Amino acid sequence: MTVTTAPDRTIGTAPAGFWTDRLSEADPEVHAAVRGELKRQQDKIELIASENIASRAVLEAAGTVFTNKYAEGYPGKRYYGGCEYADVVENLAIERARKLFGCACANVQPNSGSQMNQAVFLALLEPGDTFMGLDLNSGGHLTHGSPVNMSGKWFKPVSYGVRREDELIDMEEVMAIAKANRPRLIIAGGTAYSRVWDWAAFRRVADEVGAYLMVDMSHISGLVAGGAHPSPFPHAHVVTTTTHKSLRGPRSGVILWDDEALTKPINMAVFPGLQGGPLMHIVAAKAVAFAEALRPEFRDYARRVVENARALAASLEENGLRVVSGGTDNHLMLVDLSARDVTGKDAEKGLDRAWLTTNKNGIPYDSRSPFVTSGIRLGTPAGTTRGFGTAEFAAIGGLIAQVVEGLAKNGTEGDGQIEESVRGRVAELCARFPVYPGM
Ligand code: DSN
Repeated sequence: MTVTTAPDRTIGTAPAGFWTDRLSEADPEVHAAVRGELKRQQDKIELIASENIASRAVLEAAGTVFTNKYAEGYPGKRYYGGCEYADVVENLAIERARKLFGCACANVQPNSGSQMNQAVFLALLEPGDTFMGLDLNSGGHLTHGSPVNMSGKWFKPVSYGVRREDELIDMEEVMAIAKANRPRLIIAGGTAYSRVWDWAAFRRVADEVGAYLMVDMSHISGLVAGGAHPSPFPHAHVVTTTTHKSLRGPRSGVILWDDEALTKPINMAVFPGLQGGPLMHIVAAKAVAFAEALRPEFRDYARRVVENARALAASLEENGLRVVSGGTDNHLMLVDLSARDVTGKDAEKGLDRAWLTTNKNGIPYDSRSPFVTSGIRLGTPAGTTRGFGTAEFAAIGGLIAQVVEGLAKNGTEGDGQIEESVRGRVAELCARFPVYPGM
């Protein structure tokens, strides 16, 4: 009789403990940093608009044995053996992404937002081609043509911005810039634009000049998935999104499209064009996150993210702080601190001392450098995940205004007493809405 079972599970020549030691025993220093990060997330209020709190199931999938597996290629056509389970999770991720966003095709292998956007450039453009994107100073992204990014070094970016008077994108200006420059690709989407994107209007511009329309919906893809922002389909030729922002998955990227003619160029651009072996543990975690976003509760989550952002913006304005463009339609807002003569840099630090985590951010037509800025960017996805509602976000708006007032009065140092009292309020809120209880 032939024996076909695997050999017994002895440790072989691996050092004792190699298979069994937990992180706490194997590497106390890294373990301590992980525990510190967990406590930071539990005890502080996360207001960075691009961050969220992934479910335990997503974290678990991201920490699985798929980290050991090479799976270059695509399901059914791999360059390595032993890919039967890699195929299962990648097919699940693809099918769920297609269903979630209502499109025909998906590539779930990009490792990050930058790589997904680079892959679209590689698929659709030649070096030196002209493309259009939202200016970084108006809320665009590095990969949409910043001079320090590959998109700005190897291609010819032309940017559109927001109007000075109302801080909104002017579609007539977008059309005029497109006609004057005849880009091969137009990118809609950004990282600090708080209003609804008119995808159909962007497609009209793209059609007028014969360009591809690429929508980078990284910030708002959770809202799109949950029906709280219009979908870029059927308007966009290609849609990219990171999966860890409002979508609440692992850190990663995805490319979506409808036209089968784009399948080969896009898939070839991701692999072998840019990437080697996909991060299969993260592909598995993406599949889990997409299934979560397909549940009815996620629609409620997306609606509450927007409702909470409106409550936060209203509270900031009631407390004397100006919100860029007068409010928000999505999950984020920019707060202009210039009237208080407080920099974004000082505000980020002061708020951090008060256990409110934010990021400094340039405002449109900012006179300060990107390292200093006149604003901060705030978002509600993470707070909404932990259970905050409009009352909590209205209270947070008041706390932010108090810390800013301390900075306006005392300069960089802020007001220690105010910051201490805000820390107390933050601690109360965090205790009422725990993150990863029992972890
Ligand atoms: N860094 C991200 C953000 O904070 O918006 C975009 O990649």
